[in-house]
Amino acid sequence: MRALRAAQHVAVLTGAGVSAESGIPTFREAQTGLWARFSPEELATPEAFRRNPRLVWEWYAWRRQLVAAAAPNPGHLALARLERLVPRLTLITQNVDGLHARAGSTDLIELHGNLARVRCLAEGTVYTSWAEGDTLPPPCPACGAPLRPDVVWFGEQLPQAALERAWAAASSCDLFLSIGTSGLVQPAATLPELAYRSGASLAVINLDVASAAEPRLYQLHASSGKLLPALLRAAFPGAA
Ligand code: BV8
Repeated sequence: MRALRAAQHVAVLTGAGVSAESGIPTFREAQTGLWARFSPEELATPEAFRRNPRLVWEWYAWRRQLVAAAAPNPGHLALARLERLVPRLTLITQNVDGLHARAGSTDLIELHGNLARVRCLAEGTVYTSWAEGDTLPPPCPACGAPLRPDVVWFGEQLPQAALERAWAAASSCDLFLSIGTSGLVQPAATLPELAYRSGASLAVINLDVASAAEPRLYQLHASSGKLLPALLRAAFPGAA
């Protein structure tokens, strides 16, 4: 709590665990229904899209529906409130569900894109709305090439500007919170260690956090949707 109250610049990295309490399955949980026989790593790749564009398009359409039916949970809302309670908070997310923006976070870096957007496979033009007929993936309205989700697939480069902003925040913050991520996916997973090596205090909030006691390293074994509001109440008792 003291580190949170004293922090001048908090940087946060979130993963799928933060959206779990909004009903969005995490990446490592077994997929359900039609998708049970696939692992996300098999579907979230350019090769999968080349091999079976309709299947990959329909997987994202299914996830878009899940997200549309979901709402930001108390963890998302607490992070949006925290941004207004500390001098500066940079929220870096691996999630593509847009729930941090819907919760009100503004200094937000979406490292892996956002499934509410699609882009033309040929020209790269990004669309936030598109017509969907029998042909899936739908054709680009401008050139007719297939549209694809505007997310970063495995084997694809992260958006350079977003990555540089994330590295800058991690290396200059005085407190880094890593929340609801298994820390398996690179290069996002390097951010907490970069912050820690740069002298920041590091708090890892996860349901199955490994125990490791080091100075400046806090391991908080809890669900984000319950812990984050409690952290804010304890650190900023006067804040409404
Ligand atoms: C790239 C968008 C380079 C799509 C995603 C080293 C360096 C560079 C690359 C690599 C490298 N090693 C390996 C690679 C390749 C690869 C990679 O990291 N593979 C992994 C699997 C080993 N990386 C890449 O390909 C990246 N590209 O580096 O390009 C390059 C170089 C040259 C030429 C070309 C390219 C691109 C990675 C981005 C992939 N896209 N998403 C989509 O979503 O469909 S990543 C995907 O995984 C999601 O974004 C997800 O967020 C992310 C990470 O998963 P987590 O968020 O951590 O979710 P997970 O389910 O794993 O864990 C949830 C955690 O929450 C658990 O720990 C659980 O305990 C916890 N939890 C659950 N409930 C709660 C909770 N905690 C708290 N409260 C709760 N209630």
